[in-house]
Amino acid sequence: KGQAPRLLWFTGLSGSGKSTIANLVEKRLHALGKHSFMLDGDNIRHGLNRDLGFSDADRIENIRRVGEVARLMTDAGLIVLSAFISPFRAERDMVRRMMPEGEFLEIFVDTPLAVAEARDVKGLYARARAGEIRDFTGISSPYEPPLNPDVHIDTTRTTPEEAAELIVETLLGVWSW
Ligand code: GGZ
Repeated sequence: KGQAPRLLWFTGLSGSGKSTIANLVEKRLHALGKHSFMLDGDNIRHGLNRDLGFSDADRIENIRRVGEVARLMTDAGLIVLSAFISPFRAERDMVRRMMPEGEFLEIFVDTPLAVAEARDVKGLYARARAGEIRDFTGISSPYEPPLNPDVHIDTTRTTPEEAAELIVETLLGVWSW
C-alpha cells in the first residue's frame, strides 16, 4: 500500500480523448483483476456537481469535489480514473497534495486545440466560436498544460490503444503485485 498510483488523473482539452483512453485503461485494469471506477462529467456534473457551470470559480469547485470523492474512493480500495478538463495547474496540484505521496498520476492527453477543433465530435467548438457557448476551454477560457506530467500522451502520434497500453505499462512498472 502507498507509493503506488491509485488516482489516474487525465487532463486535456474537450475532445482531446481523455474519456476514450481512460475507458481503454479501465478495460485493461479489469482484465488484470483490478477494481476501478471512472469519474467523469457524465456521472459527476449531472449529479453531485449539477449546481456548477463553467466559470473559473465553478471549475475550481468541480475539481476540488472530484478530488475529495476520488480520495474517498481510493481509501475504499478502488483505482480511480478521473477524466475532466481540469484546466488549472493550481487545482491539479491541490488534488495531488490531497492524495498520499505517490498515489496521484497526472496524465496529459495532449491534443492541440487545432486538432480537437477540427474533429469537433460534439460540435461544441463551432458553437463556442459562434458565441453560443461562453467560457469555452481553449476558445474563451484558458487551459494550462501540465509542465511536468507523469505521463504525456501526444495523440497526434499515438492511438488510444497505444496510449492505454503505455499507461498500464507505467502502472505495472511501479505496482508490485
Ligand atoms: C468546456 C464545456 C463547456 C465549456 C460544456 N468549456 O467534450 P465534452 O463536453 O464532453 O467535455 C466538456 C465538458 C467539460 O467539463 P469538465 O467538468 O471536464 O470541465 S472542467 O474540468 O473545466 O470543470 C464539454 C462540456 O463539458 N462543456 N460547456 N464552457 N467544456
